[in-house]
Amino acid sequence: MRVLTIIPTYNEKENLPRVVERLRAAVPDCDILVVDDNSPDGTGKLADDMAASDSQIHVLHRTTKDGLGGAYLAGFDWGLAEGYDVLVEMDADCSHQPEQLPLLLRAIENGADLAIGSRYVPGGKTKNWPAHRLLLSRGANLYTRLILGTTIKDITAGYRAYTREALQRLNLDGIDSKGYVFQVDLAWRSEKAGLKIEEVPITFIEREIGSSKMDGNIIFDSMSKVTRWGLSSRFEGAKSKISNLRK
Ligand SMILES: Nc1nc2c(ncn2[C@@H]2O[C@H](COP(=O)(O)OP(=O)(O)O)[C@@H](O)[C@H]2O)c(=O)[nH]1
Ligand SMILES: [Mg+2]
Repeated sequence: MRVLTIIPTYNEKENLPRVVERLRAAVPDCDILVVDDNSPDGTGKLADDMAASDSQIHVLHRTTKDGLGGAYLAGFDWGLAEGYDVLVEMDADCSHQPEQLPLLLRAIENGADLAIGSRYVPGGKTKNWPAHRLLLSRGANLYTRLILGTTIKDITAGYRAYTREALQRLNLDGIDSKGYVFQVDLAWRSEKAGLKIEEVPITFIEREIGSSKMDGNIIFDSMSKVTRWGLSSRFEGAKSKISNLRK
């Protein structure tokens, strides 16, 4: 199984060497793709330096900060073209512990199309999150589950492993979610496509270094998109019920 871990970065100069070192130690066979959005702090140059001394590290440079979803789509395109079997999403700030990646890979080996590192299944945890951040995440998950009618417990989770076949079935070209809502979009598409999704309990640890890129606009954008998707899927459902009744 050729595994590629994609790490999107924006101003993660101090975190990047830490996460990469831990990942190389935890899963030595895994290749790494850093997708940097021209970070002003020089993360992209640092990634190039790291890649120059390690053939398992690769770097994609994008010209401007264009969102987490866009960075992952660019990373998936690259990884699929390079023929990887499994594509992993991991934050640069060590919130997703590289030492837990084998848990996700085991789920894939056992037949999952998508393994989600989940904070909200039994055994899953969050550490060092302030109360307001936990409330936001819990609330967003609950709202999303209710409005979309999904059974996924941690649908906003960003620690995931996809098989290449799963990604190929999801019509990535049709995705316009550029921000954090990308994670919800992909999980929901996966569920609708009938993919086998397994939530694996993980412990998410809030970053110790640098600052979060999450902001009010991202939250608003996510909630309004989720609401729109939920309403339009209900509308479509009602429309097809009515047309069945007429037949
Ligand atoms: N390339 C790229 N990476 C991003 C962007 N926004 C966030 N990231 C990265 O996505 C990961 C998660 O971001 P973070 O700020 O830790 O989000 P939080 O954990 O929800 O607070 C980190 O590795 C960030 O550097 C973006 O616009 N472009
Ligand atoms: Mg973070």
